[in-house]
Amino acid sequence: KVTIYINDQPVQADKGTNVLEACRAGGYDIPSLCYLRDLNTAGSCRVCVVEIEGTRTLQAACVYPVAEGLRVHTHTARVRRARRRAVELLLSEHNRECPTCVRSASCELQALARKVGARYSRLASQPRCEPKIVKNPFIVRDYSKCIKCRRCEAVCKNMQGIGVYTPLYRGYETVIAPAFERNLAEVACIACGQCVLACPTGSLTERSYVEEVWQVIDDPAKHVVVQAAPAIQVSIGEEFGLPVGTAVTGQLAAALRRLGFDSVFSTDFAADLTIMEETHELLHRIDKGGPLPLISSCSPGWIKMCEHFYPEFIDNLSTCKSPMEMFGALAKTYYAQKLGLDPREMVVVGVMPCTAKKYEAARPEMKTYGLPDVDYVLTTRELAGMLRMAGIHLNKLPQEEFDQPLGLASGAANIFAATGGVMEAAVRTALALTEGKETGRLEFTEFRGSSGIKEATVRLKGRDIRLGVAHGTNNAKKLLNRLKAGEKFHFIEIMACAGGCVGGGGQPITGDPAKPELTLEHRRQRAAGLYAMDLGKELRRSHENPAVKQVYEEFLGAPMSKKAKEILHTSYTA
Ligand code: HC0
Repeated sequence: KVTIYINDQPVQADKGTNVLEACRAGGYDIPSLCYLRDLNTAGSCRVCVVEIEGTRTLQAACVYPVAEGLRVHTHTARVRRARRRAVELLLSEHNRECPTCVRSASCELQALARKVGARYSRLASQPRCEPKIVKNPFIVRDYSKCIKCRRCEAVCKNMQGIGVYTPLYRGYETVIAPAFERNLAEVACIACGQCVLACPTGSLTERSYVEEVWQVIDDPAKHVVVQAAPAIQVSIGEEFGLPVGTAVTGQLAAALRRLGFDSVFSTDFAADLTIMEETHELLHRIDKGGPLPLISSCSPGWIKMCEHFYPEFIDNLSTCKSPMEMFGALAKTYYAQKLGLDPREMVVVGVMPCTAKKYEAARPEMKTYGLPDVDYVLTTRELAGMLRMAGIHLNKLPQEEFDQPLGLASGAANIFAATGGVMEAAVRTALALTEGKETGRLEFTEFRGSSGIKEATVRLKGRDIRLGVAHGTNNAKKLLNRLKAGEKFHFIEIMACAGGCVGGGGQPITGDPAKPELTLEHRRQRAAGLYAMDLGKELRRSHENPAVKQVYEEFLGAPMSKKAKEILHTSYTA
């Protein structure tokens, strides 16, 4: 520890930390914008300036290291003026569509303007450019709202290990974009949307399909099926003021019905189905001798990363479509038949915590008998927006059930959205199917929690089976590099986002970007909500789900049958 003096008061600060962290720990809330601890420490926005005795100019607190006896002044007239001017300069070139901007209620620049007392009118306004919008099926960038904080660049490069953004041109002309200002769809972007979560303004947003979904809901000729991902049940409540991680499964079913969807399901049913297919695939590959390790394929960001950066592992990917795609495929075949509908009259909408799911739905591989499995994907935020538009207040709704038969799910399906959940669900079923341990162990806590890479060995079919879990693509890289160096695993789960789907790029924007530990804590709370759902269920193994058994009996035959392969499996090429 060192002693520093903040506004003449002695404060103990950790050695090696910066003045911003020390001030915040000491109770002084210094505003910041570009700073993301451990990720973005360029000190470029100048919003966190302070006066430090003995230095001539104001200093950016986020990059100034503490030292014994350092004397800092946090809100002198000079400091207040400089901060206000820094924010006014940002505002002066910022697109002023604030009232209609998607981030209107959650824009950090707006909040910062209030905090530092900035006013638009003080400086002549010269938006840097006309609204310049670059779209693809998953993420939209509006250059006119970019304030060049470079947080997108930092999370993409330093957190995810991908690095598609870079500053281009100089000075006033600078833009943060992929090289040559290419569209994200044309570069090695994995569509995870972590940059969207990191963006303080409305410069980066998901590609919205809200209007398209309203249109099909309003069309009486369409039967609109909605499936909500496991993560939505523990996160959409945040958009309506509920504590992070509150499970709102029943209210979500009620809300979707009131919005006008014709059939209301959760993706969880198909998560159970995925476990049936993927576990059989694993057992088959173990018997056959490979290709091993089998690597999970339900995170589309991970699939894209594999294709761009690790094509040597394409044959290791599970051929199972993701639960979202399996659900869509089954809806347009089995369920359409049950309802006596032409599948062309059916529209499947997924509500996902993920921007990459939009990309996945648009992939040409994700079709069954010529029709896309999923037609539109909405993020958690978009669904919340639709509910607000319809005046539906989630908290005030009764708890209802999802429709049947595709609305029934085990606890194993609920935990899919937390890192390690797919592995835990698969191990529950694999052990039961091979060792007959129906009443044996259910909880595999070695796969839970926030460690970047988790490992365990289980005994299966008289062999030691080595299992690995990685979340966040940087951790995935570390694990894949170990495989490349010759380490042997049998089964690996990879999720592109830290924490798994609960931390997806389509989730509510919560917390404080300058406090990564808070973001992680929110992801942990959402996961805790899922584990509590699992614990509260009698049905906790996927293969025991009677609705899954029914689908096999009535339609698919058996796991990995010809029909199951036709509908529920796919393949990838580099
Ligand atoms: Fe996930 Fe999924 S658990 S990827 O994280 O497997 O997005 O929530 O819906 O498909 O079920 C996301 C979440 C899903 C799928 C499921 C899987």
